[in-house]
Order: sequence, then structure tokens, then C-alpha cells
Amino acid sequence: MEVTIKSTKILLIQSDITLEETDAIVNAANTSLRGGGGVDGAIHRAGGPEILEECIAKYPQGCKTGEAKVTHGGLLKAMWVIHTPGPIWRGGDQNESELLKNSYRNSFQQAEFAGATSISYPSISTGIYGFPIQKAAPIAIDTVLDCLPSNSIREVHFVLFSKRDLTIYTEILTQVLDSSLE
Ligand code: AR6
Repeated sequence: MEVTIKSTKILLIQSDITLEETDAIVNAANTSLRGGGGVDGAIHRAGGPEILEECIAKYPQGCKTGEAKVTHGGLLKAMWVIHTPGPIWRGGDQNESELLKNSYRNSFQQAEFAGATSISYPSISTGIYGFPIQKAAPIAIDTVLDCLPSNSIREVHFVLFSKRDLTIYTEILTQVLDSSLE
């Protein structure tokens, strides 16, 4: 699915985020910023050791949940990786939604500061961290749409790993667009 909102193209795609050619890709990291499994593991494997070296040198304290830190993309096509630890799902009453919103917004802002014109997001927190995707998808879409119009970002990709996740995102974006027309 592809729509243009406030001069920024929004794309929902099923793919591997390490293949993205956007200026920036977002990494669903953990607070240590020292790598991990899931999309984090895939990004560090594809990008090579430079990404971890830069994380260690620039961010000795790691990164707080919901904040975002930038490194170069190493061997990736993307010039920058924006690392953000999303919240671990603990049932929904531990501020998880607000923290997830922060991850999307702070990643967007860091990409803008870096000068990116395009950014790709994975579905943050909905894998190992257990955030239900039905609850996470509207937060992801609403938060990014609230960042528009952007001075620099002209394209946003939501990169979903499974067909099921792509279907959920497509339903949510369609609902958001329908409700904005009412
Ligand atoms: N491209 C796009 N999406 C992917 C890829 C990929 N290559 N690989 C996995 N996904 P997760 P989290 C999807 O677990 O829930 C790590 O160990 C996956 O199917 O990667 O935020 C970190 O170091 C799911 O939909 O991230 C943290 O410790 C989504 O990406 C922890 O996992 C997010 O799943 C973070 O957990």
C-alpha cells in the first residue's frame, strides 16, 4: 500500500529491512545497544562490525527505552541506523504505549537531524518484546503521521516481516485514512 500524506510518501511493504535503500533504517534495539536477536541481529550481521564499534564508542551508556541514537550504516545501503529500544510488553499498564510512541517519534526526529530524506521502520517491540501488533500498529502509524509535515523526510517505509503483519498495518492505515475523511 502506498499513500502520500502532507508531501511524504508512506509505503507499507513486506520485506527484510536490511535490504532497504532509504537514507535511514530504524533498529528495534535493546537498551545496551550491543546487538541482540531479531531485527537487531539481522542489522548488525548485514551492516558488519562497524555499527557495533560505533555504538560502543559513542554510546557507552547505551540508550534509554523510547529514546533513539544514530550510527552510520556500515555495509548497509542505508547511510544511517537509528537505534531505539522499544518497551517490553508487561501487560499494558506500564506506560508501554507512551514509550512505543516515543520510539517512533524520537527515531523520526533523529533521522531529520541527520539529514535523512527517507526512513524505514520495522514493527518495533512486536517480536521478542511481545507488544501485541494490533495495539502497536495504530501507535506506529498515528505517531509517524503526527510528525508530518517534515522538513526533510519525503518517504517513510513500514517494513513488515510477515504477510500477517502487513495485513494488520494495511487495515489500520486504511482506517486512519477513512476516519480523516469523515
Ligand atoms: N526485517 C524486518 N523485520 C524483521 C526482521 C528483518 N530482518 N527480523 C525480524 N523482524 P524483534 P523487538 C521483525 O524481536 O520485539 C532483540 O534481541 C519481527 O518479525 O526484532 O523490539 C533486541 O536486541 C517483528 O515483527 O524486536 C532486543 O533485545 C519485529 O521485527 C529485542 O530483540 C520486531 O521484532 C527487541 O525486541
